[in-house]
Amino acid sequence: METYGYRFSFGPWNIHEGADPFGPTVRPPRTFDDKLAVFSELGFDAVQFHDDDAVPNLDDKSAKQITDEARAMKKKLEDRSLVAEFVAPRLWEGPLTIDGAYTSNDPKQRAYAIDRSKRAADIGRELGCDLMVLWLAREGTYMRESKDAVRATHQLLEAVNAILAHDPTMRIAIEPKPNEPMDLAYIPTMGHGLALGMQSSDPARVGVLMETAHAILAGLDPADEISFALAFGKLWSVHLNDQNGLKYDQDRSFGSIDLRRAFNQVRVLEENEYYKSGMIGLDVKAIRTQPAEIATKHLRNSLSTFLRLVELVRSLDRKRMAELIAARDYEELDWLIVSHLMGS
Ligand code: GLO
Ligand code: MG
Repeated sequence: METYGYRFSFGPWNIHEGADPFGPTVRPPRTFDDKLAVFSELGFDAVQFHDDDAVPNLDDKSAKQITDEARAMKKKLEDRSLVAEFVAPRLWEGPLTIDGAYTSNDPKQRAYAIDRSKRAADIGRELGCDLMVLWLAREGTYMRESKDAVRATHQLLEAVNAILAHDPTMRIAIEPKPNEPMDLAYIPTMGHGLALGMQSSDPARVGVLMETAHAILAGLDPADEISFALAFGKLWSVHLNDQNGLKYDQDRSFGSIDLRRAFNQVRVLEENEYYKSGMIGLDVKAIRTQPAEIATKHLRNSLSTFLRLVELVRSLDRKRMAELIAARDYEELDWLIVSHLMGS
């Protein structure tokens, strides 16, 4: 498969059993090893890890057990010629993170969240990756008056600084999202993530991950969000997917809702040679109706769409585009792009 210099990743949670808030699972669980086989089958290069994807139930394990299990996971990856793209502390499922993690109103819970993040960094190091993704899932409120947003911002900064100090080789990519599970999140956009990073104790080690659906939920254009981070050399990962309007977070296959919006994400990644530094991460889920034995097609489709769009970006008539831009004939430019996407 020609991949034009790009490398691809997804997370084990992207092979999913189909539960939603209104109904139980509809597909049987697959073991981690079984999922790993799918990475190879579909031509992916890397695995995105939650800390407990690599070391299940890590809260109940000793430091030595955690290290040993993370090492065993690294070996498993090596056997399949895969690498770990990043590790992300899962700070939204446990009983100690109900009111948020770094911004919980309970100091014991905040301490737990920071400690867990340090252990996640240790796991990342054993897996051979130097990138931690922080999806700040429950850092926000259902009830605005329940937290102090200024204090919460400082708590987020303290958490970032604690992780940077714990592991001097780890970089952090903040994954902003405006809502869900919270009503209102504290770090909703690239701009918020980057501002937090710039205030940290080591700004050179804090960047962002842009997820398509999250940008759309914030009412923003994903290609512009990508570009904003790229302008400062801060786009360290992406979660490409798609999203049909301002609804629940859908994680639909990349390009399946709005092909032109997907095209523009690929265009800005291409124009800025993102493939030289970062991976194309997907964060996509099969829709609930998909039968179990064929529930990885969303991954195949997203990867294929990305590559087809790379071809379309590379075959754009750049000379003609420049002429139309110079003539301010943006209607003709519109037609050029639409025709190109329609294959003529
Ligand atoms: C949910 C997020 C989630 C994260 C993942 C990595 O909306 O996109 O899937 O990307 O947990 O931290
Ligand atoms: Mg994501």
